[in-house]
Amino acid sequence: MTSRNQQLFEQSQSLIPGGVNSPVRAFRSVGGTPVFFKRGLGSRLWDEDDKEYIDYVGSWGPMIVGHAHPEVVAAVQKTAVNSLSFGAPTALELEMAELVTKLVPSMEQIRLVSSGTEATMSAIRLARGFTGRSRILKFEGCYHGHADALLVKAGSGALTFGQPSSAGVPPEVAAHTLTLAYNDNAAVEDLFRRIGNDIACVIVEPVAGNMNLVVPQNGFLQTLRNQCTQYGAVLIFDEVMTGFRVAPGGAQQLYGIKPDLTTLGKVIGGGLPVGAFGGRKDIMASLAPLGPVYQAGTLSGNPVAVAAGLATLKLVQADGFHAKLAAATRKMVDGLVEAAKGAGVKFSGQSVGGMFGVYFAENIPNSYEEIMQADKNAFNHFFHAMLDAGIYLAPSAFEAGFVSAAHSDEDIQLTIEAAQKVFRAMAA
Ligand code: KE4
Repeated sequence: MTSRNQQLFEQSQSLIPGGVNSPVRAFRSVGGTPVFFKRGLGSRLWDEDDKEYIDYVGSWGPMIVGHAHPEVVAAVQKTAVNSLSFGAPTALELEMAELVTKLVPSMEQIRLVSSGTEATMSAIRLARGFTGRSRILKFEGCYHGHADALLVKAGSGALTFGQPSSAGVPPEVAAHTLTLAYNDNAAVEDLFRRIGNDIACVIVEPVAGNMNLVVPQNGFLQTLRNQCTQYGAVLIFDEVMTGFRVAPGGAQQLYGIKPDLTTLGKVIGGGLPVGAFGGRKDIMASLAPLGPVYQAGTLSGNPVAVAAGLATLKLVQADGFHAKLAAATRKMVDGLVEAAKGAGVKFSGQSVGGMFGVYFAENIPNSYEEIMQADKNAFNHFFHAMLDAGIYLAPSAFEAGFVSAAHSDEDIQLTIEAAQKVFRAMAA
């Protein structure tokens, strides 16, 4: 019998490219038919065939307090009845600005937008306008949304022009983007020594989550801070994924590094479309209407979306929130590693706060190159076996996973037990 998921997927593909509104959802990396969800509550999801799952994607990060949290839903309902949007300033946006600049002190000023892509695109334009320079530096395996300047891969050599990683990005746009290997301090210092005065900004995921989870090593973030300070480049921490997840003040608090600008998304909207960028007041002063760098948005600071974000951020500030989230995440990953070891399957895993990475590799990868050496086919098999068991992991070997405050000990135990069965079957 054709499942409802399959029916919907077939029908969707005739009207929506690939049947999805964002590529990773199409399951192309893992194969098979994507799951169409119709309901979520806490740590659980239900698909259109009424199959229940424990959710480790959390809408790619926003659902940190769990699905349909009553306080978040109530805040949305309360705000929505007063109209969904004004296109004018509201007190809620001031409340969000006060809260975020308190939680992330490096953000002396903040501008709200409607997605992580808008946040990073705007931050880069701002850094270029503030410095009068055009070149930007990013790192292989890091994803910062789909703005043209960021859909670029490394040229043949670090100093050669960047090449588009997507059709439709003009080569002359990509040319200004340089790409180096994540965690390669020597390459960063060498590049700055040669062209540091031409670099407008460095943008980095302070904990990388878009090549799977890769953590900064050997003072990598401090190296970026030192080089940007020395050459007058703007250091941008893209905390769209790490913000409010790896610590109350994000990765910059966890690692004690102060960026010049920070971009946010996901958690800050609690599931509704909110992004943000902000940082040093002298840099933000270049933004319209104060300065020459233009940036705008019809729904920027949308009151209903901000209400969902505020309700979520209030819950995130509860005493012990991050310690509990980190402990649950670590317990789940340690359980998977133990289960794989027991079955003799080559597997490793790690977590930072509420985000985790699992790898079909002997050792934890510390770079894009090492990530690419992990066994993707084994992951895809694991993904589908866990999906059949009612455990929804990210549908790609190159994504981090997320635990929410709603995940119970029972959820974690059920996940580990399911993995034990899958690993034993894989080893047989
Ligand atoms: P959005 O434009 O998707 O809201 O944010 C882009 C973005 C920027 N920076 C970081 C560090 C991000 O992780 C993202 C988006 N993350 C992906 C997950 N790998 C979103 C999922 C998707 O593309 O559908």
